[in-house]
Amino acid sequence: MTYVLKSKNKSLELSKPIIMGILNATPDSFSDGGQFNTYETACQHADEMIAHGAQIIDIGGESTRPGAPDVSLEEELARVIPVIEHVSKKDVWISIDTSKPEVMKQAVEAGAHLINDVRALQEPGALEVAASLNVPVCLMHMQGTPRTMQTAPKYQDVIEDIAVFFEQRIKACIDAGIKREHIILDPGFGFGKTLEHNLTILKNQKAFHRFDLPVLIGLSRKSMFKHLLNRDVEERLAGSLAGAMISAQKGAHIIRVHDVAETVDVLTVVDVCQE
Ligand code: 7PM
Repeated sequence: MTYVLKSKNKSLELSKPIIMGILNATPDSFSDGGQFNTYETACQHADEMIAHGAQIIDIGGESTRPGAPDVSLEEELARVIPVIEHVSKKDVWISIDTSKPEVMKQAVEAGAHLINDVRALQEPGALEVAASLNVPVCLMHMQGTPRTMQTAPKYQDVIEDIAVFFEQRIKACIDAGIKREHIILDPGFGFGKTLEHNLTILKNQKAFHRFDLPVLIGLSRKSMFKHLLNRDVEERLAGSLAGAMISAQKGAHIIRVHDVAETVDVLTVVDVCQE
């Protein structure tokens, strides 16, 4: 089954896994240390990821780091809109990583093709705005809120609990008028999950293929590699690449990463060895 995402007269074939490059337009990003927080550097970083083979650039202006301060609407717009305007001159998909309906609207008007919402369109007004914008949406699972999620994550069955959440959010989207072919699912590694939960999801991610929708996987530099490998954030490349390889072999459609060039190489090797 090959999925094709469509947005604004552009289409994206998901016959093999593609790369979403992470562009943090935040001054307090945990892994880039604020290095890419200026407009100029963000644009350069985007250009570099495009040159390395990213097919989607995921632009985010709100930090979801546990305990991070809330970002005002004005601040979030000021961070992301100029960068979207720059990237929209290139032949690449743009994803807007936000939970705020007004940011979704202005980002799509400025050129974004896809809405990536770690709150799965649960903020007031988000479903309605996403439906009216008529672009694909990524629904990510999170237990709790960014502030509290890592305190004591608990599941009856992590896979089945996430699947129930997906079922409810897919229904909410369809009821709001979002097209089924516009929905992408993401189990949300690290968002209210222990190391054990994350590893169960990594191993069993094919369970989410039951919905016949594309699956997005985001593992890059996450703290699961701190806990599993005892690595600081700048030492998590090998772990992240192994996670990307496993996800590709298990049929993930979109892989969200910081290290685009390295992950492209991994996916090329996986692709030539597919049976
Ligand atoms: C601090 C903690 C900073 C966590 C950044 C993060 C995902 C996402 C993020 C994901 C989708 C990160 C996360 N993670 N969107 N946004 N899936 N769809 O590590 O896994 O990038 S933010």
